[in-house]
Amino acid sequence: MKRILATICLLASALIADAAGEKLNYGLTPQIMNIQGRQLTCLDGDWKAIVDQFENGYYDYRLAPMADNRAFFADNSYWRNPKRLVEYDFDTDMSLRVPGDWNTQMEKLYYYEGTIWYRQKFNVEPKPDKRYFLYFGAVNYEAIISVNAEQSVKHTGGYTPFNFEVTDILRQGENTVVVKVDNKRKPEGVPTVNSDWWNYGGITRNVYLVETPKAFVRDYSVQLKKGTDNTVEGWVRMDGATAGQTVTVSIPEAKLSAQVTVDAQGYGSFEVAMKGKKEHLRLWCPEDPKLYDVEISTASETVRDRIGFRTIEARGNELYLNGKKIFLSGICMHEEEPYAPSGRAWSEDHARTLLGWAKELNCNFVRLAHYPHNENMVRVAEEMGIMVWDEIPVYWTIHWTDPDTYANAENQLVDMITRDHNRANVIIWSVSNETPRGDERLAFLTRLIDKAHEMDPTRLVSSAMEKEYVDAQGTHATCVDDLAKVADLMSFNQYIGWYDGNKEKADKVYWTFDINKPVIISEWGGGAKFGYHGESDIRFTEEYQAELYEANVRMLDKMPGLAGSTPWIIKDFRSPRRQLKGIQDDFNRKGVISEKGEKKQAFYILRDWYATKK
Ligand code: GCB
Repeated sequence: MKRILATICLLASALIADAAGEKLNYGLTPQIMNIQGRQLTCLDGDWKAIVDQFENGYYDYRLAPMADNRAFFADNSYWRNPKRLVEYDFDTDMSLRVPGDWNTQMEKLYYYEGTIWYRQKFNVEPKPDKRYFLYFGAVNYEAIISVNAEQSVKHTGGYTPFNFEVTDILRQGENTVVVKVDNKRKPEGVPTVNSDWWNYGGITRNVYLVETPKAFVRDYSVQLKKGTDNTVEGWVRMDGATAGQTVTVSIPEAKLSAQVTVDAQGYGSFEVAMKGKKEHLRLWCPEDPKLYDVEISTASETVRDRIGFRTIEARGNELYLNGKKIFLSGICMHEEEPYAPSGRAWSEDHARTLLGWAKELNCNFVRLAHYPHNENMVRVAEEMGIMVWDEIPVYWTIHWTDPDTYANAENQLVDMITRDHNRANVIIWSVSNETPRGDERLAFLTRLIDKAHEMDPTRLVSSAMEKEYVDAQGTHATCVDDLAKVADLMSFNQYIGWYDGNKEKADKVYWTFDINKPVIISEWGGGAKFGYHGESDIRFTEEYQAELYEANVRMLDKMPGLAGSTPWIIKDFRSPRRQLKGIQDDFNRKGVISEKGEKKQAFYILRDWYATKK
């Protein structure tokens, strides 16, 4: 009896520990790669929603997590159980659109940071020979999810996809998924409490029910073998397979086909070369963003993807794509809709508009700041011939010595690389932005860089660092950061003419670098309100911003080792730090395009500069 009681207590305390949110993630299954290549039922649309500022559905009146962890998950709507006191009802409450942030859907939620419960019902006829997963493209920031009140899983981190298996809990007919979404900022979080972008809450990307065979191809890598132009190498990872199962990877257009036999872990690798001596692959590059149809097949499924092949490397302070020297004519972007209501971007259309503007600017590169953007952004960019810098939200003042903060950052890095490692256009993984120098930070970021290199030895790993003056007059500038020794690039932000002096200063500054690595100015620029005109020495006029751009371009053209630039930023974006009424109105105005799609004078300066780099 005692033993039974002890076991019950243990189980209860485990549940409470989980419910208390001590773990970053639980109940998830490894990420399924290439979600669009799968058998999907889309669960997007209007979801019922309940605002729960005090987390009443989760904690009791002593602020203890409810032991059965089932309050709102069970969906005991009053109407179905009128004898029991239940003080919420999804059916009579509001609806929110998924995908979508809540802040721009309802005026009363504009500044809201806290918990909102979401509920969706869906119909399915599960087949006995299949497995089922729920996939979320992203939920900001923390999601605790239950399906049919049976199971609870948790994911932390607002910008990466996750999935979990529901095979055993799906019912024939109607099923219910309930999600507790909490976007409260936390000091130990990644990002932490302080940032310069809107903390959009909600289920911000697509939600899918995924159907797979019992044994399925969960992940794969298909890449050009280094030093060749006719050989493809890679691996496949099956889920639920037994040793000896075979997978065929084929690229019909290139007449390539490889048989892979997986081991007990479901893993197998391959290498295959084109037959004819003179045959070679058409390599992916901005001028010719060639993608090949690739099929990964087993006896029970075929996963289709479109994959490009290329090499990227740093040699001294130069960058080479497919062995040819390149300059990265880039621009930074937030994942924000191109037009009103300026909420989180998520669709292919949003990506086409934002990246279309980058193309108009003569860009061949974008920095997707400051967190992993949705997969459409990366895939549409790949199709359009735009290279990508992918980043995780290790931003400003992170808790460097907290092991959970590190684990959180590493999870996000791993999830980002897992999702995007087959994208030819992704050339740089970035582990942080403008973090303050110091030993603890260096150790934290070095670990992340090592992790990225270990997972992916084929790409460059970097960070957006900061500039420094080395003379008393503030004219001799450089970047002094030990992180640059560990990273593959010397990439840093500088705001000469905006936070650092007036625009004329750019003509007085000269640069030298001790480390021989490609230099990328990962941010530069200044603000302007579209349509605000005046003397060019008046801040926030289009004229000031345009001349700041001209002066910076003159300076950058003299910078030794400059291999790329991504000015801040393509479009005005919402930030609670930007309170100047009549000018900012909650928008960071450093865009070269306004939030209504209007092009400022600086747009044309940048476009013309990049035309000279072609
Ligand atoms: C920065 C940050 C970026 C800000 C920008 C600004 O250095 O990296 O997130 O939005 O400056 O506008 O101040």
